[in-house]
Amino acid sequence: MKVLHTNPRDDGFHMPAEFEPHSGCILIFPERSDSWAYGGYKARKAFAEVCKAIAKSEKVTVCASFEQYENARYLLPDNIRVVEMSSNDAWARDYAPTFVTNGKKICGINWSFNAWGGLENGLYFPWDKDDKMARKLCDLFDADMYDMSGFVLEGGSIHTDGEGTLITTKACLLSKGRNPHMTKEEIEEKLSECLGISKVIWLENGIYGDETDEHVDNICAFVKPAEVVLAWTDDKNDPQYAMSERCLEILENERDAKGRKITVHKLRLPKPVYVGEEECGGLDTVDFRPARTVGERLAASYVNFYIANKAVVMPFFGDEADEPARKMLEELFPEREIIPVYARDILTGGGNIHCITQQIPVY
Ligand code: KQY
Repeated sequence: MKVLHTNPRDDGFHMPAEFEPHSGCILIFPERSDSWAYGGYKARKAFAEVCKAIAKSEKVTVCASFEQYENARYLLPDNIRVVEMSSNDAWARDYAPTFVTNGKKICGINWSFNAWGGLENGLYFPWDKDDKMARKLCDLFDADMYDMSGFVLEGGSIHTDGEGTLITTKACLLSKGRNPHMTKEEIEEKLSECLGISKVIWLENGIYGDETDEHVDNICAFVKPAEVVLAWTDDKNDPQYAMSERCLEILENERDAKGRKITVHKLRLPKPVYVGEEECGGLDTVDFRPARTVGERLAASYVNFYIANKAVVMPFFGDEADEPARKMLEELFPEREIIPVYARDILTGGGNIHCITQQIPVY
């Protein structure tokens, strides 16, 4: 594996869209006891369901610690590869490499990871093992690695259409805990250099209460070029209403990199999901404080799905909005099987199915 200090765009690389073909997918087995209730017992089962759903149409690699290696091997079928690798937690979207291609090969980008805000408002300390994963994964997948370690970015904070457009949120990318020394224009230029994009669509916000500073992957996702789903509520008393409405206004008034108007599909949210007493009781403390409080609202959204080669793996919450959300995704992805996974035990960790996956494109 070579470490590259040039920039991907100038070398002819770009980031494909998630709906383009993949050669595989990476996940990390959960065990952190202040993220996952009861040391991750239920979370591991939910992660295993996600892995199995993806493995129906792509090669899945799961990174597990020495302590969890046996559990992972036991819970996951033989066609899923398990490798031992250290991490601080289990969010492959945010610290596995972002892969780019030039049509002949893939390379990985190693961003700087600081646990969603570093010492400003990060969610845990230290994050050193997470931050080293991209490099190890490039090595494992035989991909040269672009060193972008001077720039803080998580994979969940960006979505691309593979045709020059990127969507993100100001709440995250312009936050003090990411790259406060850079202007919005400098951040755009960095994204362009790294991902080969020429247009950034800046949404203001994401999902209410999303502890990542409102990653885009919970509020809005491309389903094809110039077509997105947007997390939506019709409840005007919900703080999410104004946030989603503003996103809609921005998307309706934007054009993508190719000058096309963007079609927006409203994907209605489940009723608010709150942390229960049992879940809270199973969590260890962070820095002498409770990791979560009973009644805290979680950032539940159907937009946090993963687009696999022949399937879309989506979260279910046991809500009456589950089936309508499935139906909408069935209509939007007629070529793919929609596979729901009951995801409450992932959501209580602070993210969802998209956040725990990272696709490896084919070149
Ligand atoms: O949503 C994500 N991409 C990560 C969520 C991290 C939450 C940590 N508790």
